[in-house]
Formats: sequence, structure tokens, C-alpha cells
Amino acid sequence: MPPSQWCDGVSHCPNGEDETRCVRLFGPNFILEVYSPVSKSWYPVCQDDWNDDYGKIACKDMGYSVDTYYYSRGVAAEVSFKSYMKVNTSAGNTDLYKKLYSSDSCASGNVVSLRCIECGMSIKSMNIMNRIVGGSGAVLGQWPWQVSLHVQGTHVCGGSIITRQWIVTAAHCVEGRFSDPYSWRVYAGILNQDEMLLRNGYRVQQIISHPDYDTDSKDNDVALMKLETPLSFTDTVRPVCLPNPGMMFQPDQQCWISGWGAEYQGGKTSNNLNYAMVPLIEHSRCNSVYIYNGMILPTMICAGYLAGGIDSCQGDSGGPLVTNKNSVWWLVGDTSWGTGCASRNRPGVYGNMTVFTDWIYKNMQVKYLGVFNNFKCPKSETLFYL
Ligand code: 4AZ
Repeated sequence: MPPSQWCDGVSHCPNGEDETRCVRLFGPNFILEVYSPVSKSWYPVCQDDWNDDYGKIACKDMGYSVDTYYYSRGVAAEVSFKSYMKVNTSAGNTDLYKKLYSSDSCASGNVVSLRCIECGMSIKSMNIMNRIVGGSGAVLGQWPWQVSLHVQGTHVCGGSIITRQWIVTAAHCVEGRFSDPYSWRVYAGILNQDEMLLRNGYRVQQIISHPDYDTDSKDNDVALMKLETPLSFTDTVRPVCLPNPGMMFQPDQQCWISGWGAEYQGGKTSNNLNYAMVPLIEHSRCNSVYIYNGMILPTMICAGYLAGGIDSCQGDSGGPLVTNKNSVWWLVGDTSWGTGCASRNRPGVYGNMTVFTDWIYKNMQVKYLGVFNNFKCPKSETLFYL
């Protein structure tokens, strides 16, 4: 199919694949951008004549459900924007993308900032004390996106809420005998493992493991869990934001890890949720001979301390590595691996969420899932995309 026919409002592929990734949110201010097949580039959308109904369509096209729609708001356009997409209100009752045309002007000077879900909000400000290894005990509502994933009444891995129905975790958490969605229970908004055992937990309908996940190298260590029933968001159960393309994280950006993992190497699961601050470590540095010697792939990101002492550990896997930017909490990574825990020159390694977001949105889109829901796997219900 010629690229000129992508995102032209006409579906050519059997499941509309050519029309599904034509909108994106760019940068820390969630600037809505639309792909132009003609110029093969992304344009911000001028706020003139934009409304919430259009916002909801764009969010739905990214894979969000309309019931979590948050807002569309105009923000001052950057001088670097040379062209815009504008809504042609006289185009009548047609597809949103057919109503858009490119223009060199935008009368209001404002572009659309689009929030498809109220994500990345925590009601608790940090009480910085400095378990995880070397961390502190969390309070309720501090890391509201953190979930505990259980198999047979035992905590196995962590995960992060991104929508009412979707949880991000690590692919290595759902490998082999853990690939059956029916064996899992998801606990949200609870700090203590003891308390979870008295509750039912949410059932999992589907597990989607990254198709390029590699057991040995831990390349693409990310998976999605779809809950049978949607979560109700409260002060203690809320989603984290997925990073947008065009977001810059500083080489030593302060990030936070959280989980019920071991409090020392070889220890058992912690009863309480713990957290710790860990700075990001530059790729080239983490790949150096005295650290991980080339094992850090582009799908990975290192965080922690080369001196050791503070780190994620066994049982924290799949859980969040987050950072706060523009007053919003972003999912920078999912806990993946490391040599031991909190050892010198062996920082924690996390899945690099920025490179997974396209894959995540693609899998959240109902269009796609509809195709696969009709597809019965003979044994395992885990779906690996081809
Ligand atoms: C694990 O086994 C594990 N120190 C998770 C994180 C780290 C090491 C091991 C990072 O789940």
C-alpha cells in the first residue's frame, strides 16, 4: 500500500490498520498531532473550531475509551510550528480526518493539548526519607498506579495501571506456565500483601506479550494484561501516564521505583509496598565494560546507584519506574532485570517504555482486539502478535 493512502480517512487494509496510527500526543504537554500522508510528517492541530467531540474521536483512535476522556485545551503554539492541521467545519458530517486540512496559519495561535485520561496524578506529596532494597514504606495513594499481580495467592510481579482495563507488566512475568490469564489476580489500591489475601482481586481476560521478547537477553521485556472488569478510579487507584514521543528525560533524571519485592538479595516478598528514588544512568555508561558490558539494548534503560545499596529486587519485576515532569507522573520503565540486587556497579535494568508505547497503543485499539477475540488459541490464551 502506498504511504500516500495512510491516514486518508479511507480504510484499505482488512482491519483498518492503515488508519489506526494517524494521531499522536507529542511531548510533555500532550500536543495533539495528526499525520499527513502527503508530506509524510506530523502536524499540530490548531485550536480554532476544535471541540471535545473531536477530542473524544482522537482518543478513541489511540485506543482509549471515551468514558475516561479528560479534556482538550488550547496552549500557545511554539514558534517552531510552521504548519497546522485545521478543522473544516463546513465539511459536514464526515470522518474527523477528512475534515482536517493543513494550513500555514492558526488564528488563535493556540494548538490542541489533548488528555485522553486523567493520568499521572498522585495525591500524596513525597515524604523523602531515604525498603525495595534501601527504600521506604509507601503510604496509600502515593503510587496509585502500582498493582500486585498474584498467582495462587502469592505475589509474583508488579504492574502499572494505564487505563481502567489495561495493566503494563514485564513479559518475563507471564512466561511459560504463567501465560494463562485465568491463573492471575490483580490487586489495586492496597498496600499490604496480608490484606490482599482477604480480597478477591481483579480477573485477567487476556495477556499480550511483546512479540519480540527474548528470554535470554530480556529484549522487549513488556506485556499487557487486560482486566475482565474495569477498575474504578479513586484517590488510591489511578493510572500513570505513558511517555509521549518527543519527551526528553535527562541522563541522570530522578525516578522512583516501587514494589513488594525482596528487601535484600535472596529475601522474601515484602508485606508492605516500598519505594526508592533512583537516578537514570546513561546508556553508554551502563553498557561500559565495568557495568553491563554491552548487555543494555535500546529497549532497556538503567537506573540506580553504581555504589549499590538502593535497587529493585526479586518480586519488583513488571512494576513501575516513574518520573515527575510538568507536575505529571510518567511511566519511564518497567522493572526487568539486574545482576543481583543493589550490588556495586550492577544497577537495575528496566524496559524502556518510550520505545514500547506504539506497540501498547496498537494493542489497546479495539479494532485489533476484535480480530483476535474471534481467534481461539488451542491451549495457552496468551496472544503473541505476528
Ligand atoms: C528479579 O529477579 C529482579 N536489581 C528484579 C530486579 C532486579 C534484579 C532482579 C534489579 O525479579
